[in-house]
Amino acid sequence: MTTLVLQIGSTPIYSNALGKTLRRPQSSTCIIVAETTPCRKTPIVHRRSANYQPSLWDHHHLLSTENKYAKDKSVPAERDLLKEKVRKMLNDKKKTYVDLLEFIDDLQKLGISYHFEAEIDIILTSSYQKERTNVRESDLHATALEFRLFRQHGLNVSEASYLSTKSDTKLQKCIRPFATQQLREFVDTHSNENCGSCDMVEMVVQALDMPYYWRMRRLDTRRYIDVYGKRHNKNLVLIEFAKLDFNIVQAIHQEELKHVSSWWRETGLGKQLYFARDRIVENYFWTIGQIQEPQYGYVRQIMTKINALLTTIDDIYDIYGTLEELELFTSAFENWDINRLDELPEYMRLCFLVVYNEVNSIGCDILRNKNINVIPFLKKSWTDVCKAYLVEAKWYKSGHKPNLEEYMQNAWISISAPTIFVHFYCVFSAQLSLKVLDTLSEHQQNVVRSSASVFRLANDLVTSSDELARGDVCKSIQCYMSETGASEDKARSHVRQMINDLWDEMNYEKMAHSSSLLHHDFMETVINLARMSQCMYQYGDGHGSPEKAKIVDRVMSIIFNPIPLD
Ligand code: 0FV
Ligand code: MN
Ligand code: MN
Ligand code: MN
Ligand code: MN
Repeated sequence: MTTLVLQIGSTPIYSNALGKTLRRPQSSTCIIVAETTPCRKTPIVHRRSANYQPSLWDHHHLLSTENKYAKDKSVPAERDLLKEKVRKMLNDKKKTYVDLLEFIDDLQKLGISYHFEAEIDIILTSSYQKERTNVRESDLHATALEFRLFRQHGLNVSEASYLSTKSDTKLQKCIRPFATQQLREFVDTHSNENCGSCDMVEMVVQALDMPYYWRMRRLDTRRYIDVYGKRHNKNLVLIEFAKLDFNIVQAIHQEELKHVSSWWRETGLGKQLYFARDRIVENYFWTIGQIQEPQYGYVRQIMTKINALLTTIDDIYDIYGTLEELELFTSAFENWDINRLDELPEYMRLCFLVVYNEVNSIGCDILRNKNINVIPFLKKSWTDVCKAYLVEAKWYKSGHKPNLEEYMQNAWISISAPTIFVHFYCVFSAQLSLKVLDTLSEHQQNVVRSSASVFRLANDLVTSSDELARGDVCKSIQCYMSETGASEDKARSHVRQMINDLWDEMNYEKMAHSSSLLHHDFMETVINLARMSQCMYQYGDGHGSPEKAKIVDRVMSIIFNPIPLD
């Protein structure tokens, strides 16, 4: 088992580009750092601090982690043997239709269905096209399972009434609370029994903690492997294959993390911009939430870099920069002219240049491999997010309190998700469509807006108290409070209800996905960001303060701790 040394509570000393030594300020939430500038006439600049703690993860220790699933030469053969056994089971013509559906469901939940995409596609597509007489109308379990599998596969099932969409207000208002109540009672009556229904109880507890459909997939894969492993009637080959595959994929994830962590060190940004969050492991963790399969390593690495740069720039706008500096920074993105680099304040130059180089490097890869110049789209997405950051900085400075609607118009962009998706689309999609790029770039994709809004609201629920304490614009909760006079508790419930409604919107968009031009696989990664934000922010600010938000355990179980094999 590999464990990482956590580096907690140290006070690193950083040097800035001038060789001036800057010390990470140590104090409670809100402090002012006075910085004297060389010019005598310039007044002292007051800068805020978020007092973000250093990274919990030590880079050199990370580089030295060894993983036997990456090194051991017999592992691939062992996996392939199990894989072919599982493939035989999947193709077993003696299986009843319902057994086959359950088998596919297990493959998906165990995180191994990606090995059998072609087979599963044939099975689901052909039974979708048939008159669905296979499943008796009265068999609720089979019907529901079939609908869910079809929908997960991007097949449109309009009768899927268990699926909450805009029109299903009855379902939302009455059935959901009723079902929740029933599940709670089930747990209460069964939780003290040491009985046969134990894994049932465990699954219900998890469903109440976070609905299945809202969960980060990789975390759920990890959990389901445990749940399935405790079943009396488990398929031994299937569970062995799932565990081994999890560990092999984990070893691949670890190697990717080593690369991006080295990249991050080499940029020098963590050292130079000492006030910003140094969160390369967390930034990488987000990308597993968006796409977990091993073949997408390039996507994860690029997206980790984008996340790291967005996190850093967000902190420049929210914490360190003066309004005048931020105006210049925003113009730099708009002008996109490297000849004007020296017009920027010194501390912003390296950061701008790193973004500029990354965007060009991604653009170069895409031009070579997909023959489309995406640089204008990428550049625009950076300009747009910076403009949205600037709007908030101006609102803060002027004391403007937007109402909730005005806030959200800007905040779904300032959470950075639209920028993420433009990049993600370019590196992830096998074929690029200029039309899709246009709609993404012009903020016209409803599913992106909904997912970004979930991200924004989930973030506000856990970060806004600290943000306001150190000095920031009113966030959704406070906007709603000042607009309606509601209490903070009421405002928080309102925001949680908005998140519920946004999930309904996303489900709706998914069912209507043919009209949105988006490939269902891409749409799934868009929705995954909403899932991931609910994972990162479930117990606090897992991104900014991972030490306080139980995120370390999650990172350990997904990226570092292999599953013990029997
Ligand atoms: C959220 O932090 C955050 F880190 C963002 C938006 C940038 C990076 C995105 C990913 C890593 C996916 P914070 O609470 O500071 O964001 P706001 O928008 O509230 O300043
Ligand atoms: Mn498909
Ligand atoms: Mn921020
Ligand atoms: Mn911000
Ligand atoms: Mn925030």
